[in-house]
Amino acid sequence: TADSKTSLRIAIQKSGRLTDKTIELLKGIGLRFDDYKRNLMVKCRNFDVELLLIRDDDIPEYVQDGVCDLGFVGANVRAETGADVRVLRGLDYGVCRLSLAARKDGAIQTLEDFEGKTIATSYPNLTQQFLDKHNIGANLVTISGAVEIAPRLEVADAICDLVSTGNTLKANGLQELEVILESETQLIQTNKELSPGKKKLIEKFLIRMDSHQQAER
Ligand code: PRT
Ligand code: ZN
Repeated sequence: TADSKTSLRIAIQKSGRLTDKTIELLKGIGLRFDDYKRNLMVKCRNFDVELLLIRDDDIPEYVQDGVCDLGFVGANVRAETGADVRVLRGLDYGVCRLSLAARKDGAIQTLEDFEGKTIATSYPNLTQQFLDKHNIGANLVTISGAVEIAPRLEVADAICDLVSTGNTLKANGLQELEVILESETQLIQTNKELSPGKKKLIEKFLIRMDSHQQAER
């Protein structure tokens, strides 16, 4: 496990919507690193921290397994994977929602209308949980990208996808009908036992983060 090494290992998204904001936050609390764009693993120059740059989908499991001690990841991804991790902080970037949507003037206008329909999504677990909770039987088609074109391709009657401005839905003639999860970036910690040294490092890290966040307000 990561605990056998001394430095705190933090997983962040290698290249995507959360990357710049996360790096900015880490730099903002005083951490200094060399070129992070070209490497999978980057050592911090002035703090006992190393960053692991990976796909966001892999972050919850790496933290769950203790390969990394901490991670920055969307609540949507954490919840979808169902990883056993501790949420330390909610952060104010990567804000979005996971919503059910269907054709603007189509047959699906209310939650009940989803009964018996086909829904395309990259979030089959969260979608299924929501449907079960509301006693709706629908068929899920799991696809990994470009979910919003599925209705036009007649691959599905509806979708369940992330929304921030709503422009993508609009551009594809879809309307948002039901929010199933409000999401933001979260700082997560492993539930594996950590050494006293690492616990201290995390405390220091959190103090810096909290005062940085306060100063930003
Ligand atoms: O390669 P990797 O697997 O790491 O990246 P990825 O392609 O899976 O993820 P990425 O970088 O696209 O998103 C990372 C995280 O950003 C997501 O898991 C969310 O937590 C967060 N986030 C915030 C978003 C959005 N806002 C968002 N709008 N992720 C995706 N979108 C997409 C959405 O899927 C849809 O296609 O943007 C479109 C909708 O945006 P609007 O503004 O038109 O509504
Ligand atoms: Zn991803």
